[in-house]
Amino acid sequence: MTEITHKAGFVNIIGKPNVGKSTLMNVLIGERLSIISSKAQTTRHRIMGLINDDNYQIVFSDTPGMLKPKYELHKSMMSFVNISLEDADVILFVTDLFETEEEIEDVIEKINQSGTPVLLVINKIDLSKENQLEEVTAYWTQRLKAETVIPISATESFNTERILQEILDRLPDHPPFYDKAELTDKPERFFASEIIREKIFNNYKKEIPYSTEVAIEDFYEDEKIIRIRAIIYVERESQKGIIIGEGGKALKRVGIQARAEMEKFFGKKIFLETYVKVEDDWRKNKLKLKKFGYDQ
Ligand code: GDP
Ligand code: MG
Ligand code: K
Repeated sequence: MTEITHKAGFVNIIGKPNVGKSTLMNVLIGERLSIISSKAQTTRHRIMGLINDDNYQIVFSDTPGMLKPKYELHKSMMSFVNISLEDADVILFVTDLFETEEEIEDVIEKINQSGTPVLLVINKIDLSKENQLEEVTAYWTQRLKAETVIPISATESFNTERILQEILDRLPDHPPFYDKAELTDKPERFFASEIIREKIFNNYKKEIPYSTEVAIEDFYEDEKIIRIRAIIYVERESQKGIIIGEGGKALKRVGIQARAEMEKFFGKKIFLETYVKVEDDWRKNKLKLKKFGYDQ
């Protein structure tokens, strides 16, 4: 029996507006079998896109907190970054030749303390003047604890393949997190479940989000409305109680927030039903199933 190794993991992209994150994502994801919603590229969502290959799956997320206007930036950023650091295997810190760490010192400090491998990407080197890249590299390496520095030009696709290689070198052996076939066939379901997951992350303490899985059981789209039935799986009865909350208030709040976000995302009215089910060892079983599917 041959054991096929498969790598999978989460790469969180952190960076100020206009450094070229979206351009870079398009280059990285562009010619590969993957999904990325054009709507997702507006950076309203944590998930930016996926790269799927026979032997790996990379899930890219961004940190929307870093894209807020200045006054809001500070108060909201740290919680996003905290979540972001918790579930990242690799952090892609994107900067360019021109921006500084101003206003994001806290974030940099947090990243430095996280222990998560950081790849420092310096973009727009096509515009580099004499010595400028060296100076910018020195500036950032003094501030950010990065494992490696990757100077690139996203618009020229220069050195972007190296980013992929550096990520793969650090990605753990793991079965795919998202069903590869389903992603290409039904990306809407994927985004619907990600939106619900995001709201669960925002509304419950950290052990709860990690013990839940969201499955989209029904997704019916007609001209004016999308009807979605989602099951939130938890591992224990006590977690079910927490998810639902007193008088159903907590779950209701998640539903309201998820629906609002879905309406923006899909550009349609959403009718959303959410149910909570206890399934022992749900996570393990799910991974087993996926592994099995992959090995076939
Ligand atoms: P984001 O806000 O970080 O997602 O940045 P965008 O990807 O939207 O890029 C912001 C601007 O920088 C756009 O006008 C891009 O065309 C430009 N840009 C991105 N990458 C490069 C690059 O490698 N070189 C140059 N010269 N411009 C770039
Ligand atoms: Mg962008
Ligand atoms: K995005």
